Amino acid sequence: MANLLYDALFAPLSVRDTRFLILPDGREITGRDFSTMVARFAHALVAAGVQPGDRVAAQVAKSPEALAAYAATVAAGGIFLPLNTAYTAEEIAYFLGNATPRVFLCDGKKAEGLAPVAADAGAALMVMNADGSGSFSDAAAGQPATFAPVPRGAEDLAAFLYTSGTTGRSKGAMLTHANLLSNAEVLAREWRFTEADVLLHALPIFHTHGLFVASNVVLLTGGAMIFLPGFDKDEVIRLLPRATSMMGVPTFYTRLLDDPRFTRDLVGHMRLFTSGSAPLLAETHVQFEDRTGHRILERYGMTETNMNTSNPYDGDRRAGTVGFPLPGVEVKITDPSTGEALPQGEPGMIEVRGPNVFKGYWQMPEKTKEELRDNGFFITGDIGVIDADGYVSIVGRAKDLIISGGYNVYPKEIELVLDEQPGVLESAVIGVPHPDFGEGVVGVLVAQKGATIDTAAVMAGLGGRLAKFKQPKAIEVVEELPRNTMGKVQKNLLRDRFKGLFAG
Ligand code: MLC
Ligand code: AMP
Repeated sequence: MANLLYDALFAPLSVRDTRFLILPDGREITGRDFSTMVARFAHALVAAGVQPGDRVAAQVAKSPEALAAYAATVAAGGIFLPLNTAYTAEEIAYFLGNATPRVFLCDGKKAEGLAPVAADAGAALMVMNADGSGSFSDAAAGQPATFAPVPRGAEDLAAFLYTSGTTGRSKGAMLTHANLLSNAEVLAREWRFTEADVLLHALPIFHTHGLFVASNVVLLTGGAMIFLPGFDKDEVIRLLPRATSMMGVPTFYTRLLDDPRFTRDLVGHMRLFTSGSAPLLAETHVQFEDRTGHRILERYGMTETNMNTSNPYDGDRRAGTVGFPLPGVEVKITDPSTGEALPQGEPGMIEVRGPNVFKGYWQMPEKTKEELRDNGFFITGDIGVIDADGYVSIVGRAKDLIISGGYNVYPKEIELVLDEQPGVLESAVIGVPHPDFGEGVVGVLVAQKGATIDTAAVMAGLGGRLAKFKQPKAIEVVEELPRNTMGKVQKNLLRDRFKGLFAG
């Protein structure tokens, strides 16, 4: 038996002497060199005890080595679990405790703090620094330059990505080889990727967008990536002339539009810009076209499903819509209370089914049952509508979720920590329009009787507990939270009251 994902994405690199990764300092890594690194890493994982089905977790900076760790885990038959570099030790402890990885790769600067966390979860901690150095590459150095991939089929798991819930803790979405490969195949075809493409890759590689949508599509089609450690506007502007395509979250595009160097001339040669992970304002779409002549291609997806819909490559890319269901993906709009399909044109719950849809949440059968129907449809929590031409638009969210700069923030998780802070009786966390991040997180607090809230002390209390991007950008203290007759906090009223907080 073959290894489905490895054979399609990584095996072709072993005979490729052309560049695969282009680094910002001008260095280029050929497919063959990358493949050798993957083989050595795979041997190192096996030597560390990784067996088929074991998890390999990584909280490491974006680098060629980090991407190779993903490939090596797939080659070794393992399940790759990438983690946001912003997560605190407390957050990491949860993920490791839940996923019980065999190996945990982390940056040397964090190793001391994370060693007890890894030990508690029974994981072997190995260091991978931003420059690729550390105990992991040391362990790989003497290993053979080829590796026979462990056989893995369509239904075997290739990755866990954690996604938070409206209540409770994060859930590990289990993604199979077939989930990832089918989506990469569809996107590569729909977006016309070829080996001539050079993708400017500025997304993080610990989420679906950067790891699967961007990297897998290029890997599948034999192109190259300019691999930036993160989104740095100056670097993007410097390197765009060498690229053919770019994928981004809306914040990338609003930041570029804010810069006078981002001109029609700079990007005249580009083939494609795509956007997703958060809503692209129609005005950004229009402004982008006015400035560059390009129409951004917006698509819609999520951790559990990979990509579901996309605007057309040829044809009308409509601002404010996320386009059509991808080939092989069924999208239906249902009544959120009954699950019955609604007539075309009526807004309701977006449900999706297809080879892209995950296998469920790791060791959480009840949560899986709540969101993944027996008939295979996944209840996305997004409210959408399909127009007469078949374009899907997302018009709201049934889930209490904030999307800030493409990162998901679940209010409940922040509220639980805010409620523990001195002087705080209760809290509500909302998202309001933010010029840079799309939505900005706001903590609305009510003081305990007779207490005064020291907002600086509250913010200090969040540091070390919650990743920086989850922490409120503003704290507001109110007399009481508005509630409906059922006692539920009316967040819409709070959002309305504070909607101008970041305007400016
Ligand atoms: C960083 N900060 C954020 C933030 N990113 N705060 C809120 N929201 C964010 N997204 C914090 C920093 O810690 C810093 O804190 C301050 O805000 C300003 O930082 P910055 O230097 O301006 O941020 P930067 O490093 O430039 O990062 C912004 C960004 C990044 C937009 C480039 O967040 C990013 O790469 N986002 C992409 C997320 C993504 O890939 N999502 C895909 C999910 S997959 P301070 O106070 O220390 O200054 C998915 C499925 C799908 O959703 O459909 O794709
Ligand atoms: P995540 O759980 O990080 O994968 O985030 C998935 C969520 O991001 C979806 O459920 C949507 O709410 C949102 N999302 C992704 N793409 C888009 C888009 N193009 N427009 C609006 N929301 C989007």
